[in-house]
Amino acid sequence: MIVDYWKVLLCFIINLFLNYSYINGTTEVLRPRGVPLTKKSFYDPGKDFQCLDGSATIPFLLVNDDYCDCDDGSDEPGTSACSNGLFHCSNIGFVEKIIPSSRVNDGICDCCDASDEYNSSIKCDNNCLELGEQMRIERERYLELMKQGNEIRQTYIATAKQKIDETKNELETLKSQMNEVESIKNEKFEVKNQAEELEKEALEKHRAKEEELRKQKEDEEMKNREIEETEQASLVFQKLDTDADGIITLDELKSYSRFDRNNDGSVSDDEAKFYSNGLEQLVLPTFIESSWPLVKPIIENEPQNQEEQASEYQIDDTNPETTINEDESLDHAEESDELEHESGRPLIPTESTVSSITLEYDEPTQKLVDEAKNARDEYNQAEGRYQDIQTKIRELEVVLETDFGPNGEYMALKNQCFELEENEYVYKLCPFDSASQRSKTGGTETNLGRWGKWIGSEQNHYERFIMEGGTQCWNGPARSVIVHISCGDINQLMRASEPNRCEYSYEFKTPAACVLNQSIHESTDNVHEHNEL
Ligand code: MAN
Repeated sequence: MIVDYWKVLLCFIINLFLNYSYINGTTEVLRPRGVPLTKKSFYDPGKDFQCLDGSATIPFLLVNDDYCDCDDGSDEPGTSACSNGLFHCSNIGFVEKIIPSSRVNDGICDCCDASDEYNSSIKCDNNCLELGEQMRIERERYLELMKQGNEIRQTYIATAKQKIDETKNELETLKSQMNEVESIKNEKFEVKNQAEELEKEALEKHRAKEEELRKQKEDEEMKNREIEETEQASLVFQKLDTDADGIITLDELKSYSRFDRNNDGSVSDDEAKFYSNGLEQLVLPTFIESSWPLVKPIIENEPQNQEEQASEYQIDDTNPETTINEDESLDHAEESDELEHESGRPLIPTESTVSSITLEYDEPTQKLVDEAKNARDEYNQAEGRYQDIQTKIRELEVVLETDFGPNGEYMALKNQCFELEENEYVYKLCPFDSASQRSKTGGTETNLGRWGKWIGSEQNHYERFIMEGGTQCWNGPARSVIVHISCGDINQLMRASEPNRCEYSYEFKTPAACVLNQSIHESTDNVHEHNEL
């Protein structure tokens, strides 16, 4: 019994030391070491302590006795006895903090009020007031920034409201114009169709006339050629008919050295027969029909130079009659084009030069063509106007459909682009439009994505947006950028990185994000600017 009495007394003394001896001589509310104020009511020295998870109930003296009794470690908030316990530092003057109780008295200062190292090998200073002061200064600076930014944000909101009203009005006006413009377009379409129908008929007639004329010219040309060809053939006939008896014999052909096909120095019977087309003798019509097509190429290939002419053309030096005049031969050669002989066989195949004929329109046709052109122009104009209005309507609708923030404040960033040089690239952001990247050394821009959507958290939907569907990454996803938004006094792209290949991250500051709201006041309240009592 006496032993039990001393045991309880010892426990009490230890407990008193562990529980309450840490108090800094300040006005902090008395409670066991490591317990946050919010949980003070669970630690009533007048009652047994019930583990916070309900796993056990122990005499209050066993709280913070450096022995772990509760499964959740809640009986040892101020010692390192439980591996899962939590130690609360009040950090008066700064921000309260909860650390794993295993860090209590581990020789490392975790709390600025030094409360975690109350029985430690090292001495920690209490610098909460200095830290609190620093934090307050920073917070004030931040609040000042917020205030300034918020003022700009208010102007953004006002401008956006005005812009949205204007957009709505413009949209209505355009929509009402739309019907009128569409009916004009339809009317012009009808007029154009009718005019084109008449134009088509007139042009068909006109083309038929042109075709007829072309045929006439072609026939004429053919006839002329045939005449020329016959004349040329007749001339050659006369030259070859050396005795001028109206008949070309094989001997006469043999006397023309150019008929020496195998170049053996003389024209054989066979060679002569080749050019007579197998006939023993030729009168003019037979010559024209059978022999001329074979002879003509020889005549046309007459050598140009005088000496050659002498040696090649002269059948007999002494007989000037047998010499074919070079000029004559060449003249005729030039003239010889396609000429179809009466028998239907072309003497020398050539092409007609009459490929097409272009006739000027007669007056009525010209009038119909002009009218159709005017109708087309007018229709195109009306159609263009209609398309312009459609495009404009769609643009305005997109503006009205876009989420420019809770009060439209982000509309101020539309039609603006921001750039930042980071590592080897220049990164660009055009909010609500596109994002891109280009090498600092030049070259083309790589599309990193087009406007996607806001993807912020539940608390702040507008803290992030995504630009998506950029250029496909080789063996990877289409490029995309997540843009993290924060408050700044000016619009500025602050950072750009590529945390995963082809997945980029931008940090963007803007006054549009400077919202002076409840959460700021709440977070300010977390600072223990005053003592708890
Ligand atoms: C380019 C750039 C890089 C990207 C690679 C992927 O070099 O767009 O940012 O990582 O392509 O191949």
